[in-house]
Amino acid sequence: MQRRDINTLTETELASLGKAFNKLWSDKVIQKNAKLHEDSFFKGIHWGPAFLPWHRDFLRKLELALQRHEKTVTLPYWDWTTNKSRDLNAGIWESFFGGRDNKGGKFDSWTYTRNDSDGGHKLPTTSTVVSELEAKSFLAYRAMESGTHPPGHRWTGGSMAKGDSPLDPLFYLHHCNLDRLWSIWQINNPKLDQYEHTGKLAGNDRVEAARVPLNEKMIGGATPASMLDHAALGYTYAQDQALETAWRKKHGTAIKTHVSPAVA
Ligand SMILES: [Cu+2]
Repeated sequence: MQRRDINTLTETELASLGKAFNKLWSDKVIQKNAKLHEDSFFKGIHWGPAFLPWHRDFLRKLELALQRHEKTVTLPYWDWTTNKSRDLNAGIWESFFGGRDNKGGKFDSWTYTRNDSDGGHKLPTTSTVVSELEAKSFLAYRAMESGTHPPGHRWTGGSMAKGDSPLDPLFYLHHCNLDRLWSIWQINNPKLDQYEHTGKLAGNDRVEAARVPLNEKMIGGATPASMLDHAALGYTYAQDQALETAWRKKHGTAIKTHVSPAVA
């Protein structure tokens, strides 16, 4: 199943997605997710190597839960580099998510709120994404935790800027985009170590418990090793032509932004 940019979903697809998300809200799955995320925040899911694999597992479990209610749904991603994604009071940001006030969208019963302004936090551009993808090791790549990761949370504000950020449906789309970019780094660097729990990133690594070895369990039970191949987990991402073009323009070489689904 392919995960796509939310801006490419049809009305019917958005309706199914909204329905599935709302079911998980009424079943308290979302609230439990938010509590788990908040309670675990400084216990091994952030500020260290486990950040990327832990969130991949968290998202995949959520996507499978969505699919139990609406079987054709896949988790879409929020590509904050595009113009369409930068005005939360326009387009699907208003009709689907309810704009800044969370009113009149599909999630009126949810408790998230958003700030009236971006507080000066700027969403990353394609050129920042390209720079991060130039990383020559997993250690260097995971610096994105303090790079392209925080702006989506802080720019949105409200619950998104707090430990219980999974209370905002946008959390899943933001992390889906980060997961997608990680998958692109992986696809283009198959010969590099795909995970290392050693090595320290100054200014980022603050939680020793997030230094989970490859084959040991993270919070929630999955190992980093089991999270390294996204296609093996059952999903792929849509091709990103804008990113391919930006990479080629800067480097004169090609970058692959997606893999073809595995043939059963
Ligand atoms: Cu998180």
